[in-house]
Amino acid sequence: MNPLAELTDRHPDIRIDVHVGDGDGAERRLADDVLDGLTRPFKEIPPKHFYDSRGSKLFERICELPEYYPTRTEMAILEASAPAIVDAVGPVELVELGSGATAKARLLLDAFNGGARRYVPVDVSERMVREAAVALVDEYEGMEIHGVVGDFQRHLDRVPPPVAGERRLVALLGGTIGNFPPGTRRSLLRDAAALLGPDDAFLLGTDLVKDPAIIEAAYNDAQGVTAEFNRNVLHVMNRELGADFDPDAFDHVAFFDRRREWVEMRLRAQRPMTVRVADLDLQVEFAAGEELRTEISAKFTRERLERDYAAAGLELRGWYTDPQELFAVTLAGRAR
Ligand code: SAH
Ligand code: AVI
Repeated sequence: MNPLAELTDRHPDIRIDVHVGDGDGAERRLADDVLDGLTRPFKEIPPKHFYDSRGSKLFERICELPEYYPTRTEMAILEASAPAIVDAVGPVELVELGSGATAKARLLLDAFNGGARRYVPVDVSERMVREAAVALVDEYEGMEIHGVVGDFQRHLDRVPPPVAGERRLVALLGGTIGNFPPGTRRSLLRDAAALLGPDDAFLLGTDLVKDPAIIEAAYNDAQGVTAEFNRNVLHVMNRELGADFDPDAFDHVAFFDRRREWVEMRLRAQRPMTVRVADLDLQVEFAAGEELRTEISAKFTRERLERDYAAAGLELRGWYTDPQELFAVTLAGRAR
């Protein structure tokens, strides 16, 4: 057993449920997404496949880049407003979807002022969930950690029921909601709303529409970390599905689509290529210059957010932003 799993499985205050990689079809899901996505007229792979151990660590490096403003801006908003957010809700439990690293959870849990009874990190990355549990469990006395290693598009029914009679805060931070196209985004919000009781609250981080130059710089960093993160999906397909992509033969492309108000990340083939995906018995042709879309990252206005909330049966109850209005953290509840 790996040392991290051993640590988490032995600790009395930690429980980790693993719903990916346990034969429930998660590997099939990558296979299905690749088969579907690479045989379309415009090739596309959903961004959740970036986040194996290496991809998660590359994302953490992105968060520290000078050009990547969303993380430090959202952190500053939480530093200033976590006490007000927690006061407005009165929760004893934090459920964090797409939890990743622990910095933001810490800011929120600190504002619980010793009243945190349970933290539920939900992430496709098993490593991130286990690392978070180990990092936090001894810091918050009396708090239980119930990690869910799963896909929040499929496994939200595995989030444990709320602590009886108590309020919970369900968070989806980092702008991750923007990585889903508008229709999927609304169904995800609806699924998150289903986790809320009448007095519970949803906390959402969204990147805001702004000068395209600032946005494009954030996805085209000078050190090339985002490019490496983007190419990581090729490494994942090579390892998991026996594909033979040459990652060095794909250029990183990221641009702001001004009409749709979202960033698109793509990988552009430098030359004509035939790629084999052994496990799928699939051969994929790339023309020189052909692009594979790997991510969208939507940017929001308050109006767009309110419409999305309304479509998901939620209503905006609190709006927290930075002085430059680069990023917003919003509180929402079930519409009355
Ligand atoms: N919330 C953190 C991490 C954001 S990165 C922050 O604000 O910095 C996006 C995170 O969501 C990653 O940890 C990734 O593994 C996770 N993720 C992406 N798609 C997911 C999905 N469909 N289900 C569960 N987790 C997902
Ligand atoms: C996780 N997500 C909100 C990030 C974003 O900005 O859309 C992922 C990312 N992609 C490139 N850089 C960071």
